[in-house]
Amino acid sequence: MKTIKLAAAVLLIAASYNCKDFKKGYEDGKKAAEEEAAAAAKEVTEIVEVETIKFKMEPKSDSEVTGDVTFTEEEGSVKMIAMLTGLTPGEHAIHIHDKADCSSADGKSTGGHWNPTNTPHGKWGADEGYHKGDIGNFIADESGNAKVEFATEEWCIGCDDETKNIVGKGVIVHQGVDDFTSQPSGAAGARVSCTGIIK
Ligand SMILES: [Cu+2]
Ligand SMILES: [Zn+2]
Repeated sequence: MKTIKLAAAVLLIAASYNCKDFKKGYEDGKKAAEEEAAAAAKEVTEIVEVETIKFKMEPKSDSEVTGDVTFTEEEGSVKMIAMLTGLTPGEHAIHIHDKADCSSADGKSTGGHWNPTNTPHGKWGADEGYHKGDIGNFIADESGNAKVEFATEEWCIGCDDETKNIVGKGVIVHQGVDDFTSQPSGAAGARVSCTGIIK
């Protein structure tokens, strides 16, 4: 529709010039149309650059904790949304761990917390330091459901910066609460749900 309007605009511009100026008018109109098209193409490119990856969480340590977790990267920020069920009501920890390997029954095959910057475990954003996987705690309602939302510019999906790239890591939900002080992982207890972040 836009293209048709543009073509009409070019014709109008062309028609309003006399013969001598016709070529110049036509060229101006053509240039304007090309600039419009380039701007439209750029818009399309920006939409394509939004990337979403989604994973199913699997129960671990004899729990019934399932759900799904979505990561969306847009304009330099990654947003995580986890929808979880089967939890015990109350507070639980969620982290990104070092490996995408959920093969063990206790989830320990994911290794320790993802910590590409070699810093102490802590609360996200703390001056004393925190792991890139230290998302923190969330609350499950009395039915055992939870929605966890988190967004940061310190992650990316598949970029070249290994201090930011979450691909190849794992998401772990814990039975217990992260105390943000115990090293190296906040003493959050059993790993009750797991997924690998695999592209
Ligand atoms: Cu953890
Ligand atoms: Zn940590």
